[in-house]
Amino acid sequence: MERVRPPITKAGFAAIVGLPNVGKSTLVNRLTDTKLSIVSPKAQTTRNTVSVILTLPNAQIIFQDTPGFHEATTALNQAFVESVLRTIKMTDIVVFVIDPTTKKSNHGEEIERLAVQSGKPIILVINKIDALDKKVAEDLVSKRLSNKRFSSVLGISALTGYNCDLLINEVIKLLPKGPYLFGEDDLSDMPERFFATELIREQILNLLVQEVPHKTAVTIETFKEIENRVLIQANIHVERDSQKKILIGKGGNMIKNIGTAARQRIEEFLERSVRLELFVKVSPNWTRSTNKLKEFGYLDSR
Ligand SMILES: Nc1nc2c(ncn2[C@@H]2O[C@H](COP(=O)(O)OP(=O)(O)OP(=O)(O)O)[C@@H](O)[C@H]2O)c(=O)[nH]1
Ligand SMILES: [Mg+2]
Repeated sequence: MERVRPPITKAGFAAIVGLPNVGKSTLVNRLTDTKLSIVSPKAQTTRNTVSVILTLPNAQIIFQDTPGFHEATTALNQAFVESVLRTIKMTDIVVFVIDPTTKKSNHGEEIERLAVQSGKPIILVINKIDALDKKVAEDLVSKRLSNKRFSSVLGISALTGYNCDLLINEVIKLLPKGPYLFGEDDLSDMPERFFATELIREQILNLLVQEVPHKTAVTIETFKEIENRVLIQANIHVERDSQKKILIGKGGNMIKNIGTAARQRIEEFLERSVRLELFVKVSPNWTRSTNKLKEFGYLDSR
């Protein structure tokens, strides 16, 4: 009797790393056709390493969106840096993203060095190619091709999707052979309540200017089904009274707008009707307190 050979599958982790604001979260959303990673025009949007799973015929890629790598000035920033380093250590493949449109002199040399040091295969992704002249973009890619430390160099646009299928193919080539690590329908390793806090934070980033969003953390106090609706009660923590005033806004307008927009996004995500209640709390100096960072989910509580 002829035996049917099981298909050979590949599965593994691909960490998306780079400086803040280069488009890592936009890229993860594009590659997985989800909106699980929050995106904003402000740097330092992502705070936790979030795995988003793409299951294809015979291959499962776990893309890990990481916080932008930057100088550690507070305990919160230190937690970001450690989270990126831990992710590079554990991953199978590093996707190093750079933004050629930035005027900054730092293009992520430090994170590139750490990625090389890890000995993992590295794909260099030059993102936001849509915002460049075609010839300039081609020159940038060919200049980097000579660096033998990169398994491949790709010019892409996470915004338009240009060359994103090529990137997926490059990742699959480098993936280890093995069985799937998650169920075929799994989208992430994070629970629903985590995404609820992120969608609230996304609206805070969108609606408030300057420093306040960076001094804001969101915790979920209640997440339960009541009469066909999900009741979510969340605390928004800030460092100072003045920030609390800005978040609440004149006559409570700002917090109302944040609540309405966030509720709509959470309803889309959960595909259920939601009642969202937000409370603003002052937690003095939380970005510098390791205890608070643990409580808010930015540091391992071990
Ligand atoms: N023109 C253009 N803009 C892009 C592209 N990808 C991302 N952006 C924009 O860049 C900004 C930052 O995008 P994010 O995806 O939040 O960047 P990030 O690297 O995850 O940022 P952090 O989480 O802060 O590290 C947003 O305004 C995006 O719309 C792209 O391919 N082209
Ligand atoms: Mg991000």
